[in-house]
Amino acid sequence: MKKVVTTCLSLILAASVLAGCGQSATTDPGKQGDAGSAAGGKKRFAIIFKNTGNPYGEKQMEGFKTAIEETGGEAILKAPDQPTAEAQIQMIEELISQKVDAIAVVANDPDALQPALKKAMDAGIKVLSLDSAVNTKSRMVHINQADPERIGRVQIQAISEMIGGKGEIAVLSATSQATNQNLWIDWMKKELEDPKYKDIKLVKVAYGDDLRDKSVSETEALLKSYPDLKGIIAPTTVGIAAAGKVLTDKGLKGKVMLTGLGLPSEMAEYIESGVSPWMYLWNPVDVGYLAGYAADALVKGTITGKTGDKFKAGKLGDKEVIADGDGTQVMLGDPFKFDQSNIGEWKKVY
Ligand code: RAM
Repeated sequence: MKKVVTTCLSLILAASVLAGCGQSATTDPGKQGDAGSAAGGKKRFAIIFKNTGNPYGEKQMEGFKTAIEETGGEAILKAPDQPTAEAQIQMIEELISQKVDAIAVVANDPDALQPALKKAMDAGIKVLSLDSAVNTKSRMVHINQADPERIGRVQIQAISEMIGGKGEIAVLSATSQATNQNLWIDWMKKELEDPKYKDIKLVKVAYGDDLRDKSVSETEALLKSYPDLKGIIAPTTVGIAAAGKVLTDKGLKGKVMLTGLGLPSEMAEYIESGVSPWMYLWNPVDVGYLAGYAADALVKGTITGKTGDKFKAGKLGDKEVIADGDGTQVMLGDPFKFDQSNIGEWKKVY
């Protein structure tokens, strides 16, 4: 309990966007039960992140809230304590009874949320995913941070360069069910099929569940089980920061290289020290912001989520819905490379 309270407090202090742990940011409880847009005439837009305690998630929710307020709506920010589908399903059910106008979810599982999200859509609620997708039947559109193929391949190219094209590597991921990480890891494996990586061996994919302590212990376990390990790829901001700390504490800088997807504010010290020579990410605030504008366009009926739909996304300008398999998505941009030359600047931004 103490830990949960601490997590809540640090979340509130860090982002000032959550009104309570796993709770809505709507401070007036009287508004919770109101039907749809009846609450003060404002439409209500909910976002559910994977779990609490992740500064990346706080940034994403912050961007969502900004967009919703710019469009005249009211944002409800939620995240369960644990990154499970069950906890998200419970939150979706609550939001359906509260008759919100839209639900944007960063999914802890591609398929498990389908019955709940289907129920939401049947009740007229606009549903979208962002960052980590639900399957195409469970959403109207997905907001994608960047091309998954590029995100996956670039991380293998990076670690290969860092370890001189030779040796054992491991992946430290988030949860085993996370749609986004699993997709990126699939692309990493495809990139590894290129004969130029014949001397690189992926020995293990470990799961830190986007929980700091578990990510630390999983990194330690990797180092113990694979004493010849040359590199770690952590395609999660929680995982890469935990790995950066472990490698630093154990004096493994230059011996085990680290790359992946990191939040500049959390990774600056490890980029500056050289524990992680470089890494990638996108602007998490913008991912949330774009989802906010897409949700607003769905609610206003400007878009239905079909290929070719166009809408204005505030400071991000004109955006278009494009195909994603048998579903659709909106793309934010390209992954960005952070290294010693630019980390000092970016660590102040997000
Ligand atoms: C973590 C989360 C998030 C992912 C980033 C890169 O914060 O898993 O979903 O997009 O890492």
